Parts: sequence; structure tokens; C-alpha cells
Amino acid sequence: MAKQANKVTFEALLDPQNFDFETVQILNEKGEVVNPDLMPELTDEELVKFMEDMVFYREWNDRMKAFSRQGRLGFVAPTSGQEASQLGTIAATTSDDVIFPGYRDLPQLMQHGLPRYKAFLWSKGHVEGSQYPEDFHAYPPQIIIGAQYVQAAGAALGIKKNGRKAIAMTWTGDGGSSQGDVYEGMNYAGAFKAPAVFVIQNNGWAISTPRAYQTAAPTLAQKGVAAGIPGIQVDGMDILAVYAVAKAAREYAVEGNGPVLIETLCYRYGAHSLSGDDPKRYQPEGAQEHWRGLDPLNRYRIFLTEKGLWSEEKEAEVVANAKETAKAAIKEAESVAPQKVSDFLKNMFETPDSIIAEQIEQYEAKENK
Ligand SMILES: Cc1ncc(C[n+]2csc(CCOP(=O)(O)OP(=O)(O)O)c2C)c(N)n1
Ligand SMILES: [Mg+2]
Repeated sequence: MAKQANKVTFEALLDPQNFDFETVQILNEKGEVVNPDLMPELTDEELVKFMEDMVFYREWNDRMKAFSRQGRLGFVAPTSGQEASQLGTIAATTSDDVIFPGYRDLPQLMQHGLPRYKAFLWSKGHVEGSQYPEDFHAYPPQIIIGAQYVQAAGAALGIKKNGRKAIAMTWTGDGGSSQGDVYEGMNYAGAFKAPAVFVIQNNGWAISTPRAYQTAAPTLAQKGVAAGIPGIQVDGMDILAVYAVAKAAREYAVEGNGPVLIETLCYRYGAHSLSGDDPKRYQPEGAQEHWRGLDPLNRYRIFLTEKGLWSEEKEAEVVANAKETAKAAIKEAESVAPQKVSDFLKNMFETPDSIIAEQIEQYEAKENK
């Protein structure tokens, strides 16, 4: 054993914790390419698709808010501001990958193939909103903060054992990063080199709790260090950077190197949910405006317009399409028969225990009257 200093200085022990976790960025807030070497290889069509998707989900978010105010939806977590983080990560997956979203991650589910009306059914708390086709590799949005990391670790190990070339991808928030489950999931996946890509969408707030109260660690990306896995911080308002990092993480995991942790620095515009919190009461003045200045759509709009790939007309078309699609999807959701209590009791266990079985019988008797 090496000779030890005659005094333990904790300040010195803190030094190695100042890891330089540089934020990966390709497109700055002015729409300028600042890291051409990192630019992913994408066709013009693929570049345009990113903008179409971001514009679509910004409008979808506003439709959701309107439907919620009309009393047509239940739990709604706004996504505006997080488009690049959500859509850049999911774009790096294939349909073989299994995804484990959180409650704010409906866009990723829809991009992965969830029929849109089911997203609304989920919001309404209808059991059919969480019933997926067998070949759809996804789990319903997790409400228990961080629990999806443990599930993703298990699924990733299964993927590895079955010799499949795929990953499990999951998302939590800055608040979620303080949950034990998040570290347990990363640690387990790291120990068994399971192909998982863990995303922390650091939008600065966990309801009214600021990021600074989550951890003394300077970054959330460095939470990978103790799990022995790579952690990387990316500008979550830059879809090109998010995509490039997520794609590289997927390749790394698929090649058998184990999991990766990605922290996306982003922001949620507006409230945590549409159930009543008011960010004006807890966010510092000017914060929303500051982040609006970093908007993922604005910078990408400039980038594409300068390339001659985007126009106001094109954007208006996408917005109109989003409005129509949302209208059709809410109608479809509303045409589904109201759920029965017996239905969700039947969904609790594959084989109901005696108490649940008795309740199913009681409710069926009432429902069939
Ligand atoms: C285990 C657990 N604890 C508490 C809650 C209540 N809760 C719901 S959302 C939330 C904040 C989560 O913040 P963050 O992880 O940053 O995600 P964001 O909502 O910002 O996307 C809390 C504490 C919960 N759902 N689950
Ligand atoms: Mg948060």
C-alpha cells in the first residue's frame, strides 16, 4: 500500500469530483453550427423530419392544454421546451428497442408507434391507454419517479441474454435523478454490461424544487461515475447534439460495452402539470424568457431556413396537420366505451388473488344490472 499523507483532507478528496463534464453542442442558440465534426450524417429529408416533429409536438402540446381545459383529459404534463431532448433521443432508437418513458414522455411513445388516441386515453386514466400490441416494444409512462430505470436495466439484461442487437432506453428528470431506483438501475446495468441508455432530462425543476436542491454534484451526468458507466452532458435544446450523442450511446451499448447515461440540459416552459401549479410562484423572474432565447425550434428553424429547407408555409402546414391529427385522436379516444371498474381490477394480476376476485365479481354484478 502506498504511503499515506499524515492528514486526511476532505477538500482534497472533493477535487476529483470536479469532473469536466463539457456540454456537447452542435447548433448554438443562433442556429450556427459550432461543432461541425460532431454533425451526424443525415439526409436533407431527415434534417427536415426533425423540424416537422418538433413543430408537430409543440402544437400537440397546445392542443393537449386546450383539451385539458375543456375537461376532456386527465393528467397532462406539458412538453413544450423539451422537444429536442425528447425527439432527439427517441430518433436514435429503432422499433426493436424497448422504451420506458416517464409521464412527460408521451411524444417518445407516439414516435415509437403508440397510436395517438391511446396517448389521450392514458391521460384520461382509461385502462386501454396502457394496453399495447404484443409487438410494440414499450411500457406505459411511469408515474413512480425513477422506477423505470430499474425496469430498463432488467429489460436490457434480457435483450443481452437473448442475443438481440437492441437497447432499452429510459427517461427520468432531474428530480428523478435523486431517487434510489435511478442509481440502482444504472449500477445493475453497468455491472452486467446490459445495453441500456439512461436519459436524465434536466429541465431545471422537479415541480417547484430547483435542480440545485437535488444534489451537490455539479452535473447529473457524473452520476454515472459511481456506477462505472460513461455519463455525458448534452445541450438538450439542440436536437442535432442530442441525436448525435444518443445515436453514439446506442451503438456503444449494442456493441456490448454496457450502458450510457445522458444528461440533457433543457427546460419546461410553463407549469409542471396542468393540475394546478404556477411556475411564477417558484421560478426566478426572467428564467422562462432566458430559456425561450435558447429555444430548440428557433435555432433549428434558422439552421434549416438558411439551408433552404424550411419556410413559413411549410411550418403552417405542419401546425395545421397537428391540429387535425389531435382533433381526430381525441374524438377516437372519446369514442372508446367508458372503462368499467372490473376491467382495471382484472388488469392488476394475471391471476387475481381471492380479494380482487371477489371485487371483480361484485363489480361485474353491478355493471351488468
Ligand atoms: C417516487 C415518487 N415520489 C414523488 C412523486 C411525486 N412527483 C411527481 S412529479 C415529481 C417531480 C419530478 O421531477 P423531475 O424528475 O425533475 O421530472 P419533470 O417533472 O421535471 O419532468 C414528483 C416529486 C412521484 N410521482 N413518485
Ligand atoms: Mg425536472
